[in-house]
Amino acid sequence: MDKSSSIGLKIIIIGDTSTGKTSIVTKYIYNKFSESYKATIVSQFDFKIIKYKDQIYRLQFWDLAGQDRSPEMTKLFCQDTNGVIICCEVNKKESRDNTLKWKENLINNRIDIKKITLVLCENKCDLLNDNYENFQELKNFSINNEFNQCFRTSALNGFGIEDMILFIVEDIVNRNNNNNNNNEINDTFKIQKNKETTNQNNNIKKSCC
Ligand SMILES: Nc1nc2c(ncn2[C@@H]2O[C@H](COP(=O)(O)OP(=O)(O)OP(=O)(O)O)[C@@H](O)[C@H]2O)c(=O)[nH]1
Ligand SMILES: [Mg+2]
Repeated sequence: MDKSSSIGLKIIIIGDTSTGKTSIVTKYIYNKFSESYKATIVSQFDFKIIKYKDQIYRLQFWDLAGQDRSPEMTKLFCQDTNGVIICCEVNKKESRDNTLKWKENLINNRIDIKKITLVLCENKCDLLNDNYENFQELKNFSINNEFNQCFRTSALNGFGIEDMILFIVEDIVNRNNNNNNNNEINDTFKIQKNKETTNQNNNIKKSCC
C-alpha cells in the first residue's frame, strides 16, 4: 500500500459522557467491545486506513472526553476537521437534546458546519426500548437541526457503524470533488502525516493532553 498517495481525513467524535464514543471508534478500528467504562481523559487519537474508490484514505479519529464541553476543548481539537460525529444514546432524550449544545460549541468556535460533514449518531441501539421514539423522529430532529445525516448504531454488535463511517467518507469526498478543492484535503493530510509517522514509530495508541 503506497502511503504517500493516501489522503488524511480528520473525524472528531463528541457528545455527552458515556454515550459510547470510545466504544464506537474501538469497534470500528479493532472490532472489539468492552462492557467496562473508562472515561476518556481529554482525548484519544486513533486511525484506520481504508480504500474507497481506488483511493487510500487515512481516517484519523479524535475521540474527545464527554465530561468536558468547554469551548477551549472544541477549539483545540476541532479546527481543520473534515467530519464531526455528535453522539447521543437511545432511551435518553436529554443526551439527544444535548447534541445541539455540542453543535453550538462548534459554531461558537467559528467552525463552519456547512463546510464539514456533520453526523448525528444515536448509539446503544441494542438497548432500544419499544416505546422510545422511532427512527423517523430522530431523522426529523437531524433534518431540523442541519445534520447531514443521522444513524442509529451499536458498539456492542457493530450495527450501523460501518455505514456511518462510509457515509462520512463519501460525503467529504463528494463535497471536495464538487468544490473542486482537492488541495484542501491534501494539505490537511500533509500537515498530519508527520505527526502520525512519529506515533507509529513509537508504536503507541496516542492519548493527547
Ligand atoms: N449496550 C451497549 N453498551 C454500550 C454501547 N456503547 C458503549 N456502551 C457502554 O457504555 C459505557 C460508556 O462507553 P464509552 O465508549 O466509554 O463512552 P464515551 O462516550 O467514550 O464516554 P466518555 O469518554 O466519558 O466521554 C461503557 O460501559 C460501554 O461498554 C452500545 O452500543 N451498547
Ligand atoms: Mg470515551
